[in-house]
Amino acid sequence: MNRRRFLESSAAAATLALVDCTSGPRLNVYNWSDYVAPDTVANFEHETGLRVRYGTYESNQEMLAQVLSGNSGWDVIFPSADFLGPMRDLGLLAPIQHSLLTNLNSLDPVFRAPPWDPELQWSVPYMYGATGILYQKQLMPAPQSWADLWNAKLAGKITMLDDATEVFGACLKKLGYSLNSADTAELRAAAQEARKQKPLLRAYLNAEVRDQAVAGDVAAAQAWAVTAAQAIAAAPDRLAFAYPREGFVRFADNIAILRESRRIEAAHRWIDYLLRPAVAAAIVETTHTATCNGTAYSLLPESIRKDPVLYPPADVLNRGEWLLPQSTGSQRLRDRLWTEMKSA
Ligand code: N2P
Repeated sequence: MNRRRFLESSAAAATLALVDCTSGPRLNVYNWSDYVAPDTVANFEHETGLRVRYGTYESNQEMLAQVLSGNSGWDVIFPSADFLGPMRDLGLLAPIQHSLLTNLNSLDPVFRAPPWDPELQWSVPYMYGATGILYQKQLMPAPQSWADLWNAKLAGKITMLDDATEVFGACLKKLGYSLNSADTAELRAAAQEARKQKPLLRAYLNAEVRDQAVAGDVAAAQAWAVTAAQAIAAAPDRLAFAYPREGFVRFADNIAILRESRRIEAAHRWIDYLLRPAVAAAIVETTHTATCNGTAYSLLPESIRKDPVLYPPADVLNRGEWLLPQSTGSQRLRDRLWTEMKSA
């Protein structure tokens, strides 16, 4: 975006913000795409009389860039687990007040005390999933390993996520290392793999890969299981998903309140509403996601509860590794290697 367009759109945003402030109680919610049902927001507004400004993002980096100033205008966000600690340390998050939540006990026991926030002081688990390979079933042999995304025969028809942690995660796993590695030599080797792969790629895509896979333009893609499940629901005869044998990223996306929010109570009402089992189950049914809400899960039809992409058996999930926050030094190295690789 050039300077003039940037100024114009900032001016437009400022006008919008001005209008917003003057029109009654509201809540500003910034979430991943495809993480609520079509009527989730409207039902909440109807029930509470609050007006919701609802925006979506496609990556943690995109969300973080918006809220880093502490003056973004958003109240509620949905960071992945590995972003929570760093965001808390930067003073961006407000504590969760359990006394304002009535539905916390509907969370699956695993997510009542998750390793990244055992007392749910800063976050409430929302969706979880893993990263694997979405592919066209006609591919022979079917991709089962990250290395299959380096197959020159598929040049121009492969995509990777537009996400440094994910791409380096796949590269590290391909090399037999932990995807949470902070080792300089391992990270450099991973970046080298990414560089080798780049000429084979059609693009780096996140949620957008869904439509391109359904259209048949992408043969094999690194994709989040939730995005893959949505694509497969649209083209079940043609698309499939593999949990790579070397291991893969496990992620959890959590609800959090920004410290800048002046609508702390309304934010908790929204969180409690999303935790309500019937609301959470309706979201899963329409969006094909994996909920952290155990009670909601038990309300789902068997076709979803047994969906091997969304809810794979434990022996598959156990091959995955939860993403952990990186030290400042290794995050800096990863950022630098990513920027160099993308601009090479
Ligand atoms: C939402 C998919 C987000 C999963 N479209 C990655 N955290």
